[in-house]
Amino acid sequence: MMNKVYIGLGTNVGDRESNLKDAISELAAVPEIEIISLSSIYETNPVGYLEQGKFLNMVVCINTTFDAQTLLVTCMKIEQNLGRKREIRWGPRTIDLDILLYNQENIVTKNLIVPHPRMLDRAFVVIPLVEIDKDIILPNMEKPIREIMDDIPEKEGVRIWKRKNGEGVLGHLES
Ligand code: A4P
Ligand code: MG
Repeated sequence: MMNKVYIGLGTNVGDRESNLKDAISELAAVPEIEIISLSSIYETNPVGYLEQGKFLNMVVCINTTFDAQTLLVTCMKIEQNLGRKREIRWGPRTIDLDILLYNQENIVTKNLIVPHPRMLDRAFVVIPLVEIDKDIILPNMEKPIREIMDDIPEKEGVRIWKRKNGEGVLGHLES
């Protein structure tokens, strides 16, 4: 069974653009995962802990035959692979992969909650998500996210850093 999933990526340590590229290459290399679309790359003010560098954030849409739990394990493995390459000690993470939406399912297990519980408070998630799917809607919600944009805080902290171009799915990540 094919599942449509949105994944949010965030990085604020090291070569941030390389971290995004490497994470997407690793996702694309998994036979059970097909990359469907990528958002532009956004530079975003840190939310939560303010004493850290700016993030690059983006959202990717995939098709996958993995169940949600297996996908989470795959994402955590990719986080570890990238972290190990660049991180010397504990600190802000090189790359964070969050499962935002898995089909229209509500999932609550010990280590996985989908939709991602904080996503609607986070302009760095919502703005790239609506960019790649303007009709995106959350399970149990009547309106598409784009119609509640006024309620999303701190949108001014999210700026386009590298615009998606028209040249294929991975176009703006190749250089
Ligand atoms: N987990 C539960 N649900 C999910 C899900 N839907 N997707 C569990 C992925 N993981 C999920 O995550 C901790 C645990 O969450 C995992 O073991 C998994 O079982 P983590 O990524 O190891 O830890 P974390 O990221 O430090 O915690 P958390 O709560 O996910 O942090 P956030 O909420 O992701 O915040 N500001 C900007 N501008 N951009 C950012 O990207 N990111 C954060 C991190 C803070 N501020 C930011 C950004
Ligand atoms: Mg996380």
